[in-house]
Amino acid sequence: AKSADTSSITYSKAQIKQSIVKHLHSTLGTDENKANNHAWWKATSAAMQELVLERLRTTQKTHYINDTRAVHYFSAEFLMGRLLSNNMHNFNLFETADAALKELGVELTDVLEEEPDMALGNGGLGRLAACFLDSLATMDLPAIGYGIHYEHGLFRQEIKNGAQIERPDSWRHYGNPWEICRPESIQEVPLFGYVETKYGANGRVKKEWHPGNIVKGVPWDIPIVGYGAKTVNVLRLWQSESSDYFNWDVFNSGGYVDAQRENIQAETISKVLYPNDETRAGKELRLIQQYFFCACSLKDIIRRYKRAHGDDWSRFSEQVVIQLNDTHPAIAIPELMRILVDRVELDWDTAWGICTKTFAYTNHTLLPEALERWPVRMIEKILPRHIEIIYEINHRFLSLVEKKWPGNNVIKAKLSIIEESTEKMVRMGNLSVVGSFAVNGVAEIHSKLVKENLFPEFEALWPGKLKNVTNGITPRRWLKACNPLLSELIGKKIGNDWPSDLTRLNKLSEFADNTTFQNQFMKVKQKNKEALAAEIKHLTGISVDTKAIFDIQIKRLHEYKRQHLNLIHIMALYKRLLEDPSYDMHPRVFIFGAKAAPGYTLAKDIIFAINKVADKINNDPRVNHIIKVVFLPNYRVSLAEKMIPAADVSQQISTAGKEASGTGNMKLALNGAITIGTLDGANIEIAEEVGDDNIFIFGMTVDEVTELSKKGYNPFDIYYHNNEVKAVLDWLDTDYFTPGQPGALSSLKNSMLSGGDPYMCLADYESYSEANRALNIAYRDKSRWAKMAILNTAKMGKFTSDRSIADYVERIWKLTPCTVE
Ligand code: DL6
Repeated sequence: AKSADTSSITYSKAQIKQSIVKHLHSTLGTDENKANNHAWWKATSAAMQELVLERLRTTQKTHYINDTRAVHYFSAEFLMGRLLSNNMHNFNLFETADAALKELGVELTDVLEEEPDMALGNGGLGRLAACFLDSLATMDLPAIGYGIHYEHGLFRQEIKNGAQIERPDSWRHYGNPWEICRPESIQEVPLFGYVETKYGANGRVKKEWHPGNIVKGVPWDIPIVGYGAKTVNVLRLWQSESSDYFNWDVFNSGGYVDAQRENIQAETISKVLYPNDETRAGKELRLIQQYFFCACSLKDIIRRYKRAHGDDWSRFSEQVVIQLNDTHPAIAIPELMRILVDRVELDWDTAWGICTKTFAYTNHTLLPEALERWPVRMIEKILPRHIEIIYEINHRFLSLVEKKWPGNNVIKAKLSIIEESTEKMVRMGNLSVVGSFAVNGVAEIHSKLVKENLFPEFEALWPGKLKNVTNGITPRRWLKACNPLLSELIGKKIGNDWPSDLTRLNKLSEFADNTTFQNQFMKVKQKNKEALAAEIKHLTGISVDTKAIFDIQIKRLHEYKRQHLNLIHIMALYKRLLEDPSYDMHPRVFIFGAKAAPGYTLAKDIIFAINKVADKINNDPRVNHIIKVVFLPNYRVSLAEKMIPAADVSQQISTAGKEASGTGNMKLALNGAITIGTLDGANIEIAEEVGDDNIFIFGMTVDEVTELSKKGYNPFDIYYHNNEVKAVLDWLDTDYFTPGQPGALSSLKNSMLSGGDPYMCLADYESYSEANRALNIAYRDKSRWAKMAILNTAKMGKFTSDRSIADYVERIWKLTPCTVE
């Protein structure tokens, strides 16, 4: 994947300086003497935004003139992080701006810290969407991201007495310099009400939806600057407001209070991001959120299409491809059908032909609890016309199933979009597969499991429809911007074209055995560790030894990701050291970052346990020069940017078959961390790239996990046979880590024993412990470790999101780049 690598904008230090000062005066109404860092951040952002908007106008004009086919990325989540540093890097103006601010007596690094993260997502799925937008713009591909303008993004996490406390995140409380409100493109979204059946003169049945409520969708645009700043695409986020028309009616009839209530209800739709990506929220509001942003986005797309093509619908799917980021936007399928059949009055088959050439769907999880199902009755109430359409889609689809498997009701029941359980449910995954022309998983193994386990009959019905596109990450944010020291070193060694063609990093392999380069590489790592150590001290008060191994596990807190496996191993190391003070181990700092969904009790218990074990170990003079445990609060994109460059070890230890791909694994390896991981998700492909000598693989394979579940897994077998496991789990029952509160950590033990250890921590424990021993030995050999670290960086070329996007373009989207001059 090749992409732009030089900025088309030339801007001198003096010009930037002048622009920043101008914005300080005329946008912010302050001056150089009074301005604090926040004001400097806003003024600097405004100066950048001027350039951004110029490129945005040129891009939009070019796309319009060329009538380009574009991808529309529908996602309930976009985890954008901060934009100022990113935009500066993509304009190749970072150093110039740094120098300009210095002349003004201001430190750019301090200014950057003022920017709140745009945390409009939970984890991997939302961050993937953000990386994809970066790559799409970088590769000059016409694209638009569509999502929700949540007033509150993912909660801010505080840790009080070891426990997670959730606080609201108000990312735009004092204004956001990047977003532009577009009232000229407001859309109206109908909800509730009833459907009237009418009969036209020609005998045609016509359905008319009389909504009970209409809300307004107000678009906010965030420009997305590609690397080299040639193309600037847009992320359009919808904010809900009550519609004037609705309020006026209520108000006129004397319902003043009601009018206000409806106002609040309408605004609630885009109020908060659901802080849970793995379980069904089961809330009407979430369904309304999904429909709200899909309906607004489809109207927006159609408006743009009609501007170029009028009422000629025959070209719609040539111009428009819509990628559904998981099933959250699947309701867009019946919505497009509703528009085409009820409003445009196309016949069903023509409409369905357009629909099934427009949508493509990405599956991001196999966890049953995360596969969305909505009660039929709920959809019926909120979207009465859509439920009829879903039934019609299903009816026609089941005729196809009948043709393929005559008389086979078992297959029919399995494939049906409607699940005939006690409460009838709509299976959004099945709807997405039926309504899309392509379906993809996000790593080889995951896509294989989607094909073989989740949707095997769909593969038989439509061979070739199920594909793989392995995830990727943008190397601009996840190496160039977050790790300037390593980027500089790489640049000196192999040149500066790697950010737009990451496979070039492979040239570093030639120097993996070179002692001088090894020293330089590890010196950078050391400096990054020192910077993180300072951050740890600042955030938690804990001092850590920067000569220790920095071992990092950063991701959402979930049982399948097995932070608790890491924890019981840490406890085992602690125990070994207490029992044998000469136990041979290189000092190691275990660093965690994770948010738990507020309603996920066990996940919160694991956070609590990590903090309690950390307290004990960090304050135990017998061991605290050898082990430290740190839980960094409020893990988010900007914190990841500080942690990743400093990692020696990357923990990727999910139960095989559970982590669809992972992308943190890619970011850490790219920055020279060595993975200790299972053969799960993209770890498998990382292992293929770096080679067995440069990764620590342990644990059961997917097949072994399946085999063991079939055979019957009993964690007590391990508990009674492995003294260390028994001792550590029993320790959790005492008050050793929670003085005066025995049993405060028992839920972890219970989940791994009487709870059946659903994610098989104990089954993988021994092998994990062995892999850790091997890792410890490897780290002692400085040259070997340096070589491994270099090779990890060198071999990450495959995992650039530019390659993922190139795969989507070739396998699914069939887009052509459009150069913006
Ligand atoms: O594909 C992005 C990301 C993967 O890397 C993770 O492995 C996977 O867990 C995550 N999936 C979700 C599931 N959300 N839903 N539904 O976030 O996707």
